[in-house]
Amino acid sequence: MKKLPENFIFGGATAAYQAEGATKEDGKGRVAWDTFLEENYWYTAEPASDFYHRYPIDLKLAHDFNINGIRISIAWSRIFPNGYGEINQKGVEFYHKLFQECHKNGVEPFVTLHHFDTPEVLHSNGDFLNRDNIEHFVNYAKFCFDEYKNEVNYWTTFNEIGPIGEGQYLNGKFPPGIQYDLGKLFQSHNNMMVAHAKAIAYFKENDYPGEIGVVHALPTKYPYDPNNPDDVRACELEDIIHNKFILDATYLGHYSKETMDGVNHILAENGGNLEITEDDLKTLDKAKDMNDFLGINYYMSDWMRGDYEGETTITHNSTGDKGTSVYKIKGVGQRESDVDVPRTDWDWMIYPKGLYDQIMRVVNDYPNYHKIYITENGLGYKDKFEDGTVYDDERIDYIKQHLTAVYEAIQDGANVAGYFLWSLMDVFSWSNGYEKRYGLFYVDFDTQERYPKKSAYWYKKLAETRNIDA
Ligand code: BGP
Repeated sequence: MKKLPENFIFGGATAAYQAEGATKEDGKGRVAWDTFLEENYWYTAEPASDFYHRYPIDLKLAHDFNINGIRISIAWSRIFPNGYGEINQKGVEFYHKLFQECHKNGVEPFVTLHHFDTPEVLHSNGDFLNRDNIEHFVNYAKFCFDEYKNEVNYWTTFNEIGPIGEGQYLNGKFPPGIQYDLGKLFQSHNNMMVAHAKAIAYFKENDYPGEIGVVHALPTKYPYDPNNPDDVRACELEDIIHNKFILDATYLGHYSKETMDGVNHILAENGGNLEITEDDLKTLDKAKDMNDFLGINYYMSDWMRGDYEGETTITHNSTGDKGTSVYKIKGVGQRESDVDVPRTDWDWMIYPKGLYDQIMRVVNDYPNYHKIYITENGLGYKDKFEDGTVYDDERIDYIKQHLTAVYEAIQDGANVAGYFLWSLMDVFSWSNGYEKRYGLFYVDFDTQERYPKKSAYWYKKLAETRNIDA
């Protein structure tokens, strides 16, 4: 019997912008995504899942299905419509009501301060490439720590610093839509890690109650041919871009020589500048042991070939048209999908062992980690709604396999304290729209009715027994 530990969190994850809707309500400030979606995609953040009005329904459902944790993010621009300065009291009140509703239902809120939605005023000013915005973020964090200290026990500074840099400056699928600028990618990673470090140092030095950490997306990278040194090198470099640079910043408090050699090689091949100051390194160093937990978001692994010397070229598959992705980075390598591993319609390679390997990598390479939560994992699928439900056996199987990987990592000594399925209810996907669903609860986006999927009933039993094979 594979039983997860007592007090394990069986959670569901959401994010403000993907769930709330109500983008113009009660004084919320604009975010760059508002314009970017209008101009580049076939959908917008309205109505999303109308969580702004329906959170009591979602929390009641969570309660009824034994879900004891929820990831939610605060929309920075509901509190500071311009990112700093004037405070919007209605936004502040909304999150008080939301957190209270969580506790009323016995669902612990794990609260993220920034989940992709920098206020437009600061975004148009350079987002985290502009160092002034580090201070604006830290001030926003301080405000939230003070305001919500009696309601929030688990704080996360940022969600996915890695994919933010990737979406904004490498594949161009996130605003401002810049492509192939690896200098900006690493600069954004560094500056956001500095903002994270400043915020957690403030939290710890002022003895706020509760725990604090950061959530990183950690896709695992493998060489296509482990005996080919070019493939092995491509894998190492790709890992630096997506994982190692930010993990070093989090837990070493500096970038290792190996990491910087890789970064310098990538920038020499692709152009671009990176400025890491002495102050940055001091800030990172001070915070390196202060992370109470690391959140790992894991969806996929990638296999790398090292035989690519052409120009950097990326095609993002945003429509679920299987086999349309292209990913080639000059001087690094290219992703190879011709491996014996299933993949989703969006070309995400489903490989549960990648989750085990990634957890154990953190445990082995960064022994000053304290605790891990799997803060996102889930299956994006074109769900078929029939008889008032979705028979999503594929999703159940996906979760089972990934929880087995978590279980095995725990057996091998990793301290993993919870799992949050992405997503609690269906929400829209940033660069793929409303057709890519992940939820335990099906959302009819026209009526906003919720319907438990087969996976919700399975998850309920899992949370009750803690037995993955139940
Ligand atoms: C993560 C984000 C989530 C969510 C998820 C699924 O990167 O933190 O907000 O969107 O991925 O990704 P997608 O919506 O692209 O399928």
